[in-house]
Amino acid sequence: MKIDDELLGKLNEAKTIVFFTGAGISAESVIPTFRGKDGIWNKLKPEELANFNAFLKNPDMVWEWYQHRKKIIHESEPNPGHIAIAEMQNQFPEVAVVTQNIDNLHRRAGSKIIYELHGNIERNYCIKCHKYYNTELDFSHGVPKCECGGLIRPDVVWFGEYLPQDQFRFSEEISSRADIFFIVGTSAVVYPAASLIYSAKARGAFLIEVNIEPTEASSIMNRSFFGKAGEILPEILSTIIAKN
Ligand code: BJW
Ligand code: ZN
Repeated sequence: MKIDDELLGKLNEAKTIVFFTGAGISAESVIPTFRGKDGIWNKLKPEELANFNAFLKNPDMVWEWYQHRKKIIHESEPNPGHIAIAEMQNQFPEVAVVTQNIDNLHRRAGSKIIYELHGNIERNYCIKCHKYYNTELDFSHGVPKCECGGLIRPDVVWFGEYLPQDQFRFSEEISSRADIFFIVGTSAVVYPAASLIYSAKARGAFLIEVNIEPTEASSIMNRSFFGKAGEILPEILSTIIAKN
């Protein structure tokens, strides 16, 4: 990995840094991604599982997927990529994480400003009365139900559903002010989340991608670093610290 002088200059001057992250940042914490060779669960595409109609049709199957993922998440730890992002808070005046992930690993790594675009696996709500259930659910009698009789679902964003308005608005606001906008471990194919990349670019942010392979958005990047986030991000952090 080579950090050139122009990039070093941008990093030196930057005040507001945004990290836009996806499933790839957590891949080294052994949490499977959605797409790609390891990204398929029971041969179903994310569009077929992360979907309200799929939940109504087969809530057991969808809950099985979330319980399985919740177990993996609970057994996982933040990796050097999450930790490097959290440590960037000591290097720049303003650092925010805009994440598509539901796994809490940025929070556990110590990042303070985090906007969650696709919800959080630790929260659940009733599809009928919207009551929240944020403690451990009881699956002993099948899919858990609310006291009103409605099915309880995870508080995550499925295809065709609106993103939490406040989280998206805060993300847009900080992305529009970002001096540097990092795009880490996302295939950048899911909207409106991926639109933040283009609006940050339009507002003048310097775009830096970190991914193991090129993505939909690679062509508009100012810099692309191809490799594991858990290796590249600590290297970028060390270079910044060495120059300060
Ligand atoms: C590494 C690495 C390492 C691996 N280091 N890198 C046609 C055109 C445009 C839009 C649409 C369309 N048709 C439909 C839409 C809208 C739709 C959409 O975008 N669909 C596209 C797929 C076509 N979007 C929506 O429906 C959204 N809502 C919406 O639009 O509302 C408006 C509306 C309302 C009502 C009616 C109509 C419209 C909602 C999207 C919700 C997405 N939900 C999920 C599930 C969340 C909960 C959960 O986790 O279970 O979000 S799906 C899944 O995809 C999840 C992710 O957050 C999201 C993005 O995936 P991500 O994070 O990028 O992961 P991967 O697996 O794709 O990529 C991993 C990357 O990491 C890869 O690039 C690897 O190379 C890399 N990597 N190891 C660095 N070690
Ligand atoms: Zn209810």
